[in-house]
Amino acid sequence: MGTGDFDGDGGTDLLLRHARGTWFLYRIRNGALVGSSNVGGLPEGSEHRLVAAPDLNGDGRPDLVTRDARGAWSVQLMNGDTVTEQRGLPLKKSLAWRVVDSADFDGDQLDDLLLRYATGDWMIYGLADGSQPRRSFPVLDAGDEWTFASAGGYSGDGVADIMLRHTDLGSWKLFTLSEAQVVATAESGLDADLNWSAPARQAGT
Ligand SMILES: [Ca+2]
Ligand SMILES: [Ca+2]
Ligand SMILES: [Ca+2]
Repeated sequence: MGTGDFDGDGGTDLLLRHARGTWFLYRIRNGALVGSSNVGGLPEGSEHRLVAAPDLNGDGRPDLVTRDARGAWSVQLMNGDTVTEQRGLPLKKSLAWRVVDSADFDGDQLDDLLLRYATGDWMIYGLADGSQPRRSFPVLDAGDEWTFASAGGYSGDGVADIMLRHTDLGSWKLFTLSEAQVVATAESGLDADLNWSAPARQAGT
């Protein structure tokens, strides 16, 4: 499932896939279903997974990042319920790399992918034109005892920052980013009580 304002009417829409492999966009406005349509051009095999719905071309609407069973990456640029462009991404096929979140981590107004390797390493993948990756690796000095909490504009400069949480202690650490580089790291003063949780934004599953 993917969520986002695909048709640009201000209401969040749902992108769902039927077991047969076809994709449908359900357009919702003011809490009510106002229409649904078949989305052609998306990979239909059950081995394809939607892993993120970032805005990759800066039109304010979500696009799609999908992977096949072997881990190969594809991007689908969307205009409403229509795929306007599809291409592969030159990212490592290893399924040990997974998308953690998407946000604009370098300030070019286009969403980027925050990836994490199974051993805990982090990478930001800039998707400005989808052709040449702009890697920052390792972007976060935080081992596998740290888990992703949220990405957001904590420093107010228009570039998304990254909040992590210690899995055992419950403490929080904020990585302030500028142009996809960490410019400051700070223990957050947030309560370390593990009863507090930060539900991560679910861009896709
Ligand atoms: Ca909408
Ligand atoms: Ca877009
Ligand atoms: Ca960006």
